[in-house]
Amino acid sequence: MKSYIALFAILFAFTACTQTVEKEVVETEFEHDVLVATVMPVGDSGVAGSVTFTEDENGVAVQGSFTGLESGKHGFHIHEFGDCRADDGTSAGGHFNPAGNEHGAPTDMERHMGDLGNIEANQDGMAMVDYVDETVSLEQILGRGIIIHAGEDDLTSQPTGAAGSRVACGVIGIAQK
Ligand SMILES: [Cu+2]
Ligand SMILES: [Zn+2]
Repeated sequence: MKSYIALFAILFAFTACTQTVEKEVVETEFEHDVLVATVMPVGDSGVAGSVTFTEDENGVAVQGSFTGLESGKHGFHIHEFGDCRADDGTSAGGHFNPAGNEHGAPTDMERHMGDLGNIEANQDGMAMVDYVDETVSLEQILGRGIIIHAGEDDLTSQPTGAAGSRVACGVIGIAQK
């Protein structure tokens, strides 16, 4: 009889063990290779446009066009938050900086991931951007903000390049291809 009880005990323990359901870990790969931001005026700046971020063999292609700008250079960054609610664009937070680096130029090895430099508007207020960025990661910028500034990013002043107020804001989302 004792041996039966022992056997039941063992069986019970075994069953209890095997019934422990392990949480299935679903590893989803980041599956988006084109992101887009529609950029809209902050206040009555009239600045608008769009920019795409496309996976490229050498990095991420950044391509966009904007209108309504004053001629000259304008700081152009990815900011921490995809939040354009504030009247002055400050809800987008500071430059997106997951590595904790200093502010810099797009060509710098160490920079904020969001440091896309400047766009330059012509006499008609139109600006284009088209280059391959070697620091930007699509997975990390999804859902974050795009900000165009009133002034030029000097690429050195900390922590923002002294680019002045915010004239346009957008949110980086998944593009319909
Ligand atoms: Cu900025
Ligand atoms: Zn920066």
